[in-house]
Amino acid sequence: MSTQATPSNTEARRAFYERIDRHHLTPLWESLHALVPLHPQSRALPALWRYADVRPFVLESAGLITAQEAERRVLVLENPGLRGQSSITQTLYAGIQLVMPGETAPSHRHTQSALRFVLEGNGAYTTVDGERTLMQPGDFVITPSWTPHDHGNASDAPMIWLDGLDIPLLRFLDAGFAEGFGGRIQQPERPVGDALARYGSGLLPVDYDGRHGVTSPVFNYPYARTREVLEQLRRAEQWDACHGLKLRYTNPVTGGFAMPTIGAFVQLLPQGFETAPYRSSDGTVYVCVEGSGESVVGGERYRWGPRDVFVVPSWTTHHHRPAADAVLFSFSDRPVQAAFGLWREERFDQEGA
Ligand code: GTQ
Repeated sequence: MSTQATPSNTEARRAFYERIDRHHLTPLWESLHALVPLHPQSRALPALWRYADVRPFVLESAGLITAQEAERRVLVLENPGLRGQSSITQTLYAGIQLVMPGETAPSHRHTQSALRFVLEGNGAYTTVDGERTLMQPGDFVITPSWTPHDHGNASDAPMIWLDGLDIPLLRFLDAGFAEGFGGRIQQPERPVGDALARYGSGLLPVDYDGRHGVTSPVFNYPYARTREVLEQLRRAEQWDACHGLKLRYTNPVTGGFAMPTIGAFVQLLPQGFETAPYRSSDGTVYVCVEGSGESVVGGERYRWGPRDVFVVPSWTTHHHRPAADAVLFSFSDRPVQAAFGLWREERFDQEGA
């Protein structure tokens, strides 16, 4: 078995490294164990953003720039271990987006996939590929790769949501493309609710050919429905020691993840249910939807309440302690890792230990 020791430096070795450096060459044995670690050693750190701290800054930004001028008026949640990289995990980006009453954010499209998790406001809209959806708190909304999308707020209150995108992953792949549409917004081509009725109700059009490809044709998973499912399933009393009652959002056509690069999840943790410690290789962003509690992440305690966001980096042991019935939404790059046979988890409950 290999050790994790790096060979010691000698005068002759150092001189050699210096000479080959000029030829853009470096010795593998100096960096082997960092390149091929025994387990993930993420530079991302556990962190929490309290909504009460973030919200005033987000609202203040509306006095500095319009959604139209900004294109997207967002404050980016930067992982403290990844400052300057617009990343909340190694592969994912998160930000808090604000659309004020009467504002629009112009249409554009990009190869990065986006999810929105609605935090505050009622009835502002996003239009995706010609279909408008009204957004309510707790709704999970998808913008598939390369679909035109714009946002608007015809309500009388600010609309605020969490954006999750695979921006760092696509940057790593050098696969980013984008285009705008002259600062305009789309005119809807189908009625509100069309996609949910057509694809997300246990029915599909009889000759549906799966033309939407790798992303779910449902692009708004309303919280009202999700909450009802959690309430129904809790009656079965089948609690997972590490997750409570945890579900993943799926593409109803394939049963796979709703998005190709981002996995989204929702879980119910009943009051007093302390989860068993757990870790997995997908760094995960959590949002508290309802209730309150705390999570111990890498030995540090993070208390959360509604709309607070926290991040658990890859392979960091954590557990949750809800103080009241709690609902957590979360997302990670799990579909990417799973597609390549890379995803791993470790449970520290009776079964796993
Ligand atoms: O709403 O299209 O937070 O393109 C970052 C990039 C949101 C969006 C973000 C984006 C968007």
